[in-house]
Amino acid sequence: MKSKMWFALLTLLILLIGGCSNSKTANEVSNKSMNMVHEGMDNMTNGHMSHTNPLQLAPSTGENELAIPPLLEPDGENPARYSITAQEGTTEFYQGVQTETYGYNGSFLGPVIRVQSGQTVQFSTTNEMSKDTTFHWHGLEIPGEGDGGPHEQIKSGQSKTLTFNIRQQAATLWFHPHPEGQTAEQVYKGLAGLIYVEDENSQRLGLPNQYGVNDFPLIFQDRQFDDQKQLNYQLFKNNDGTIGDTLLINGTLHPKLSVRQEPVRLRLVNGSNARNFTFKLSTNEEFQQIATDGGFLNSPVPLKKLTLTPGERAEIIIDFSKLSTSADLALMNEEDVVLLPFTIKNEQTTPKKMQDQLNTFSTTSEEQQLPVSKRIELFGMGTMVTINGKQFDRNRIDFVQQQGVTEIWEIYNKPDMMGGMTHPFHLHGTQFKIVSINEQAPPLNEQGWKDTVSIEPDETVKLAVKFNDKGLYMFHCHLLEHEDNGMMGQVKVE
Ligand SMILES: [Cu+2]
Repeated sequence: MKSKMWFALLTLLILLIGGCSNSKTANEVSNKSMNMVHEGMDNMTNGHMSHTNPLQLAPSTGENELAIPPLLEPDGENPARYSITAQEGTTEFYQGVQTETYGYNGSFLGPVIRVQSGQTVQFSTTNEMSKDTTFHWHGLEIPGEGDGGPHEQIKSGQSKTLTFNIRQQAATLWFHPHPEGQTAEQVYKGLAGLIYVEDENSQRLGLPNQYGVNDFPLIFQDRQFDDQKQLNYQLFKNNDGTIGDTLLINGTLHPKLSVRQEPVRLRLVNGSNARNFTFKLSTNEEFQQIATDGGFLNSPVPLKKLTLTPGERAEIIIDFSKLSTSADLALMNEEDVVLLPFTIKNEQTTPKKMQDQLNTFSTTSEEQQLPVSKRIELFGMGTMVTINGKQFDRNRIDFVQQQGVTEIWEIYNKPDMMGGMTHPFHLHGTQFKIVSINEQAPPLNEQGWKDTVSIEPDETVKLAVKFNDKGLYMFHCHLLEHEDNGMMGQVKVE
């Protein structure tokens, strides 16, 4: 154990001496250590490290049309009943090759569960896999006993039914497993699906809302396939974040997306274990962000680039109405890798007029002035990650909070001697407001409901947190290997 740690420290020190000392993002640090593991010491022979990122994503060739997850239709109205089954299967990512995968109601990923605010819903969950799992509803306001944290293990062959009310506003949420120490592998092999909450507001805003036509989910995941084209998690596992060179969007390898000449809504989900994505257009033109994790922004925010860390979502609008069919446009990442090329069809539409005001989100002066009552310090790397110096213990309650009472949580990402890593901090069972980042107001596109916030080394983020339900909820780093390594705590809401 100790020698492993010293090897990791030594490796990173060599890397830093090598002149690549920018430890801003998790990707960079973990990619560097992956480089050492997978490429050995070859890069050191000429005296310095290569500055290229060895695990850059391969660009999409655009040879496959993007898969659109099926919409899961409810059975009945009151309650609206949905059946979700976790299962094992095989998926053909590469022609003629069956890759062993997990999925919900299918072999890889899952359906979109579309619910209405105000509705009573019933989720019937079944585990048909050989391993135990849980069903966690990321971003959903739900009583703690239905939240699907590590305590709510569903054993192989078992089922569980939850009935609850949808009371939050329109948002793009997602669901995935959360078994203690096993989350990263189960997500890596394909367990993730989406939840769309719709409400009266979302219907009247004039936003593109034809599912799979001008309103598309995009689940971004990077993977590494072994030489048998299998998702061999244990082979590629990295305790500071498992990164892959192969991009899947909605499970599609080398995707392209065909759109009409109209405004198109993309619901971006960073569903990867550890990779951060900074999205931009190949033309470097502006797009509009309209929603954060848990709801609409007050008005569209024009952006040229947008970063999502694991667990975060954003909705954006790209206007294709004035582009010709020969226009060369793609979604790229910050390294100029083409993630998703667009094909523009010769088809005009008469889009509805989009409203200027989308929401009435605000941080109140009371929330601005409340003293900090919960303090969290994120620290460490690899298997040594901690929250307030401790690792997860399912029998320890870290915090208690009263239902319906707003408290200020202060999260500090404490750097280490190597600089530290960015941690995406996620809180279950509620949506919070970012009050400040290093005592400054958050950027415009983060002034909306959030459930996951990216915190850089030496950064302090204050959150206004209120739980509308009772029960036990997790808070943790959403870099999935950090979560599995114990970077997680529990708050009990009474
Ligand atoms: Cu972390």
